[in-house]
Amino acid sequence: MADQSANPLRRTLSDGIVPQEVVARTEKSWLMVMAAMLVVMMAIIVVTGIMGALHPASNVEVIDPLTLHLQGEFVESNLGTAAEPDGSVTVRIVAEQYNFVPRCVRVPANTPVKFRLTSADAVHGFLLPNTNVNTMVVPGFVSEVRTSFAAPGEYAMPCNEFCGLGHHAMWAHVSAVQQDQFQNLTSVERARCAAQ
Ligand SMILES: [Cu+2]
Repeated sequence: MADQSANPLRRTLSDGIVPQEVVARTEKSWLMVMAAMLVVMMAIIVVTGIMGALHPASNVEVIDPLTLHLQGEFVESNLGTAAEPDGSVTVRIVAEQYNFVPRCVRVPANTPVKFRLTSADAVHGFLLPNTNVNTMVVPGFVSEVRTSFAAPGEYAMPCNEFCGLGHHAMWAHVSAVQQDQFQNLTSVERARCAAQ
């Protein structure tokens, strides 16, 4: 209050009123806090964007889309449902304009199912209504989704990412059957479902 006595024009503040300098100082420090938060958040976005290289979040696994049909996991003979030693199944599907290969897959109900997908051309989508399965299928990457079907049934599998003029016709099916029924199927029957 020393400068108040030095400046006769300044009134003495009544109790409870904060002096202007204090308000300005507080506002300035909160401004700094806000600016720091902004810088930190921008840094997080930039760092995760660059370090993660904007990969699909589900599974950062790269693959050459040009040689899918020639070598590796996604050659045609390896597509469809494969039983694993631990009792689970792995389903491998290639999405391409404007089709899923294979168009229909059979899986056993009440069994862990791992879908592994990749695209041969554009970005496609893989969605199974009423399940947790919903992923983008990006060329150059393998998308992986795990789920389990509680009951036997037919699940439509539409491409839910606009991929070109034939996008609306890009449908496939997952047919979940009882476990014992699945065991009795041949590998060809697992790959070819009735629903097309
Ligand atoms: Cu598509």
